[in-house]
Amino acid sequence: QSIVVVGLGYIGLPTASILATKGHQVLGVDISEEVVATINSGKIHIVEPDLDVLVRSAVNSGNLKAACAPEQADVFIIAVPTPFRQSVPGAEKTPDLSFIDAATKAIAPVLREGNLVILESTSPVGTTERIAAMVAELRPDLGTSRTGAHPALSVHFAHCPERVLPGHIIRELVDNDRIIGGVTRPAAELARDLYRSFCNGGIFLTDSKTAEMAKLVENSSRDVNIAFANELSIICDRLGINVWELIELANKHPRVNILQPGPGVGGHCIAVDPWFIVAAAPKEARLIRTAREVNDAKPHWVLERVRAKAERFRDPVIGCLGLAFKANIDDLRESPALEITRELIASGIGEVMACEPNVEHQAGEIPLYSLEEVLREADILLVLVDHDEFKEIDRELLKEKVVIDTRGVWR
Ligand code: SAJ
Repeated sequence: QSIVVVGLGYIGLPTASILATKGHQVLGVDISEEVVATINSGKIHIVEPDLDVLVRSAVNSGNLKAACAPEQADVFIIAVPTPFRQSVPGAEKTPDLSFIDAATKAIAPVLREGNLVILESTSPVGTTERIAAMVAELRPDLGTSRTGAHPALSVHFAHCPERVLPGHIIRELVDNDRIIGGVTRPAAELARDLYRSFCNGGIFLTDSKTAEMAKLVENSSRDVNIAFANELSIICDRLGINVWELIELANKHPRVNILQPGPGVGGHCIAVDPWFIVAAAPKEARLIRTAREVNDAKPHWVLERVRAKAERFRDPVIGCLGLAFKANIDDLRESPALEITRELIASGIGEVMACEPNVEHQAGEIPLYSLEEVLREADILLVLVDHDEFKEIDRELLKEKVVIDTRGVWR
């Protein structure tokens, strides 16, 4: 089949590449000319294990090309960001669908009868139907029906939410089970046939709204569970209990599985998606909202702890270990570790030395130091990410230091 993938980021690029290696003719579309040029030269603009090899072989096979504008094809996959918007601090956070709308407008002119449009981006409930409605408006000649009641439904729309874990994208793209929600049943079935070409996991069909909600619920479930762990860590700090030992012991129960506390929840999914549910049902989504608030408050709690410890010193050197949003990746987006380090620098309570082994020299405006330098100079060691490098540190080196370990690497 010929396939257009709109958005060549963490989801679109691996998906486009894998489809190309399975023999489909794929055109990857991105608004950035730089991204398009990089991919056409067989290189990548993001860091993800094994993605470089996959993209190179897809481009070399001649089946993957990139461009700034879509062309006619059989299938269109939309994989663009869906952030949220907050007009003023404290106001409700509402989903920002502008990238999805722009992608829909971009493909509308080249759509033909019989085409399948698949939305992969995590989206508020109703977004797939909204795309169908937009296409119906932009292309009345296609006789598109958004309800599926139209006998001559000529373009199919489905939602197939991505579920891959950054750091393991290629493996999870192939092995994970997938949910496919069709605006109509034939749409879901057509999408299933396509995903079968590269997905080894189970493929489960439903309607588009249920598929949209399932994705939001998956990430909200994780957020709520992490909030529980984060709240426990604060309670345990007050009660003088080691939270890591506590969780390990409680998890010996056959039906208990508490997650790990940390400095907050980062990344561009788990800290975002629950707000889509809150925005859709503000009165009802009480637990989901509170979990978000608990997780968002955690970096401030960590800062207060550092502040309290720093009072013992005149000019303390604070070593921040890790800036990424989670272990063993270089992704700094929406990272609580980065937020805490920035706030510490701005607060002026001491000299900050940050170490991020997965990034070279600088993280934005923050200069980086080697682990050895930080271990040598720091009075206070603040562990913000459980990178493997930190787990292997010789405990003897920590003896003279004040340690604040938000991830329990030296539990
Ligand atoms: N975290 C904790 N404690 C834990 C687990 C995670 O504090 O016990 C923190 C991490 O350090 C990180 C954040 O939560 O800051 C999120 O990390 P993550 O590994 O839980 O998830 P992401 O954001 O990398 O990917 C998630 C995945 N969703 C679920 O596991 C339900 C992934 O499958 C989704 O595809 C992805 O969101 C997405 O794109 O939506």
